[in-house]
Order: sequence, then structure tokens, then C-alpha cells
Amino acid sequence: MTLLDRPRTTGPVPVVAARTAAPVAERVVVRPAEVQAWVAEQAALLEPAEIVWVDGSTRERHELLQLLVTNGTIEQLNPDLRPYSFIARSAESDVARLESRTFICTDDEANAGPTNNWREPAAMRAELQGVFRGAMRGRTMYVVPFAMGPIGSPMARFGVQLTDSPYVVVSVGTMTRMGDAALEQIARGASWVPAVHSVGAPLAPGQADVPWPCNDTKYIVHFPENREIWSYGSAYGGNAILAKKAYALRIASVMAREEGWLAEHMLLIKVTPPTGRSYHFAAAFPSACGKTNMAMMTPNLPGWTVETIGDDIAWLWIGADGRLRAINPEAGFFGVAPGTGLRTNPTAVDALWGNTIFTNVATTPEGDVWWEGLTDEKPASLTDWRGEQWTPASGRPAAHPNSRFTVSARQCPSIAEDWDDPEGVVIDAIIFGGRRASNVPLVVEARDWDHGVFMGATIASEQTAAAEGTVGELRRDPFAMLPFAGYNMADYFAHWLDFGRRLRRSARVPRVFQVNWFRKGADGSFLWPGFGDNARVLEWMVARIDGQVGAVDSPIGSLPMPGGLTLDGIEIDDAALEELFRVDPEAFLAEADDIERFFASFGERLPAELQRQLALLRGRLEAARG
Ligand code: OXD
Ligand code: MN
Repeated sequence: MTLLDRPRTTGPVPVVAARTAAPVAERVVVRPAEVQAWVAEQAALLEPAEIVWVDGSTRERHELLQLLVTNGTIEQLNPDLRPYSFIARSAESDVARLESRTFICTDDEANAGPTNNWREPAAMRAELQGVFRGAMRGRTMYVVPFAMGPIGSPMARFGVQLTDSPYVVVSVGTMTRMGDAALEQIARGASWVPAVHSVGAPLAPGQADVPWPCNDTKYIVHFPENREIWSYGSAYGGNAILAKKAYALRIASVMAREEGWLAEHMLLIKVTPPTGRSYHFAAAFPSACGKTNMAMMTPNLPGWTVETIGDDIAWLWIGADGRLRAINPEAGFFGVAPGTGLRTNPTAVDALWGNTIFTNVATTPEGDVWWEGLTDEKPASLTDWRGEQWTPASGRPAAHPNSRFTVSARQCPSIAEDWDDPEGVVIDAIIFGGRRASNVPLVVEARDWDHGVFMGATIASEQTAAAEGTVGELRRDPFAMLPFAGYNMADYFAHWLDFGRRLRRSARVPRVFQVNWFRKGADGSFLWPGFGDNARVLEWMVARIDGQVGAVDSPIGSLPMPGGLTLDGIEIDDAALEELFRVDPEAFLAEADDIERFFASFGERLPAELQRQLALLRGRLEAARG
């Protein structure tokens, strides 16, 4: 029986018989008793109509996609234009991550820290029991085993998500190594994180479903001490693909601290200059600051290549060789569509040729997709993300600003050959960036690791559409991890400082840089062309790594010397260049005051080293002011 013709039943939950252990040759995966017991316990709470264990096969994916079409959740795009691709239009209230409904539940509130929404675990558990009771009535509960990281890597970590959303199952299928291969590792004793997800829309007998079931009440709850995740009410990827933000960042950051590694909101790229020697960079930017564009950059420098390893999450550790190594724990890209265009990111546009699920983009009359920035010219008419008719005169965006594509990493033309190397890649430099209209120069190099940690801890960015909030407002987003650190951010800073001490003992410490592609001139236009021209900044970093170029010392770090960036082929006048690198001591002293207020929110727990870095910065700025 296929998923499609399996009858929908209500009433008692059919018991899924445990398969007996069979020879490996039969490729029957043993369902670990511990997982089975947990599934049964949750089924008693959630009361689904049936339970399906997901195996991760192509056939299963096909059947789920057909089911989603039948349910009206997705529509198939024109196969001649976009083979085997689909568009989902979500409920209007379910379009982004909900930070105000994201909770970290630790016994001691101080362990969640001032940047997280803390809830007392027992009280939250009691609340969740009420919320989740019967939440899957009338629906199928999928049991979704997954691996983060290449199976066989010392860094691979496992989980099992329960969900009543087939849309979420296919999304997890793209974003992780999902199914039997992961379950097999759990059966062999790998530890796993349990994650429960429901859209919170139980169906009464005979009740018709809606295309995008969800609930106005939402919860994204983490119990880091028990390594457990509960998510309710949303099918939006950032809230519902629990392997991603909830596990690979919030829970993994806690695991990483305990086990001595780093779980970071970073892209990973491999940069190869004409010399042929490759360099690997890990770069942290707040949500929707162009990480995917940078990860897939086509460098505007002859003879240079940039290859993609990851676009959102990196796990870093000190390898047996003492070097800083990193993997991308994900297997796909859940990228922001608007701003991904033929001019800005042709590689991503190529990657999306087919086998892609789009969510909340617009569709053309021919049955293809469109979003702001895909092409310079707007199509004459579209169906917008809400399903309404749209023309350029409509005066509103056709695609939701946080509309997304979900596509396998393997489909990316710039994917590096070693992107899924179980041993990871050696990191030569770490980059921190934010979206800053003023103040922060195009590139600055940190004086040393601890200064780099200060830079990471003080990233600020203008709010984007990836989460709810007022777009454009400046917020401190330390390490781009504000919504993703699963524990007290001050302890997280301390962990980074400590990690540097360990790196110093074992091997070469990577360089740390800060970048800002978004500085604007007095007329409000961007000073730097960005995108492929950001390779010019990478070129300078490579020269610094190799000790080939000097730098100008400034109060905030080392800047390129005049003429230090290759600018052939771009038009940028001297005034713009000067403004791009201008360090205004007055403005930075005001920034230092803001940092002081931000640091004060961590009280005694803030590492003394960061206060020291702030004092040193102030001293240098005051000296520069004269
Ligand atoms: C994302 C985010 O979706 O950071 O990657 O919000
Ligand atoms: Mn992200």
C-alpha cells in the first residue's frame, strides 16, 4: 500500500508492528526499542490516526509530494519549465521564525541567559502536555529519523522528529540525511535527540483539511538539559524543520559547549586563487544578510574560484591534527528567494532548475516561479504569494520577503567536491558580518583571536524579514547567534575564548575578520558593489593569511593599505573608497557606549576579557580622537 491510498482512519492508533532483527542483506532497518517506546508514548499523547516510519527513499518522497498535491498544500510547477518542482503557499500568519514564541527551558533561568525567552521546565512541560494532547487527531504521524553531518563523520549527530506535516517530512528529506541510514546508526547505539512537531490542527471525523494547516498559537520549545525539542502550530521551515535551527544550532550549541566544539550560524566556502592552493572560510552573518549569495559567489577576479560547502550552519572542532575543522551538518539549502537573481546569484538560480520546493514565491501564468530580484524586469502579471492576481502596478511585493526555496546541496553547481567529507575542511579564517548602513568598514582584521571574539560578540545588524520584528531596526546579534544560542550568551562568549586558548595550544589559530558589504554613502546608495566583487576582499584576506601584505593599524583593527584591494574592473571613486574604510572615532565611541549597555545586560557572567577588549577599544579611539 502506498502513502496515497493508505486509508485515513480515526479511532485507536494502529500499532505498527516492530520488525524482528533481520540479516543486513535484507536491508531491513531495526527500529530501536528506545525509539519505539518513545514513539508509542508520544502517540498516546498526540493521538494520530496512524503512524508511518519514514525510510528516506525516493519513492516515498514521490508519494508524499503526490499526497501534498492532492491535499492542496503544494502545486506542481510547469514540468517543462521547472521539472519536478512545487510551490507551497503558506497561511498568511505562518511565514517566518517566531522568536517571541521560541523558548529555552533550563532549571536555572540564568543558564538560558538574558537573550533567550526562558521558561521553567516543569511548568512548560505541563503547558505542552495540554497543548499537544490530541494534536494529531485525524492526521498521520510521521516518524522521521535524521542525521546532521555525513554519516560516518566523527561529528555526525542524530535525531528523530515526529511530525504530522508531510510538507515538513519532504523538507527534512532535503535538508538532512533522512530515513533508514540515520535510523541504522541509532540502532547501533548512536545517541539521538527527540523532537516533536505538530501543526496543531487536529481533524475531527469527516472534517475537511485546509491546504496549510497550522495554529495561531505557536511554540518552539527547547529543553537543552534533556536535549529535547517541541514545536507546535507552525509548518514554516525555521520553526518546523527541527533538525535545522532548533537542533543544529540551539541544542547543538549546548552539546558543543559540553563536548568542546562550536555549533555556528555560518556559511562555509572554499576559495582557490590562481596559485591552486585552497583556503576555507567560515562566515557568520545574521539572517537574510546574503549568506547564501556569498556561499555561491561567482568571483569577479580572473582565475579565482569560490566553491560552496554550506550556506547556513557550520560545526567546527579541533581535529586530531590540531587544526580547526568544520562540516556543514545540513544536506540542502533553505534559502531566501528574494534577492537571489541572475545578476546576484546565478549559481543558486542554476541550482533551482528543478527538484525544488518553493514556498511563498509568486508564480507566472506559464506555471513557473518569480520573486523580487530574480530578474531585473518584473513580469507583466503574476499570481502573488497569497494566490492573488498581481501586476507591477499592484504596489506590493509579489513574493513574500521571506519566501524560500528548498533544494538539495548536491544540485548546486558550485558545491565543493569535499563538501561532505566526514573529516570536514581545515578553516583558515573566520569572518563576521552584519548589515550596517554606516560606521563599519568594508573589512577589518582582528588583532588576535580574543579581539576576534569581541568582534563576533558585538555584531549588529539591521533587522530583516527572516523573523518577526521591525525591518531596518539595528539590533546586536552576537555571532549572528542571538536567536540560536541554546544557553547563556555570556557563557557562549566564554566558550569561544576558551576554544581560542585550546587552538593556541594545538595549532595555528585562524585569522578573524569583520566585513560589511552594506555601507551607504550620503545619498543612501551602497558604496560597494558586493556579490562577486566581495572576492576582492577574500583576495586581501588570503594575502593576509599568507603574510604577503601589510595592513594599516586602526583603533578597530587592521585595514587594507591604500591600494591594497584589487579594484580593476569596478567603478568606485576615491571618495567612495575613503568612506568605505573611514573609521570615525566619535561614531565608534558612541558605538562603544552601546556595546557597554549591551554587555551590561549579561551582568557578572560576561567574561572579563570582553570588558578588557572594550576598554582597549575605547583607549585606542580616544587616542585617535586626539
Ligand atoms: C534562516 C534564518 O532561515 O537564519 O537561515 O532565519
Ligand atoms: Mn540562518
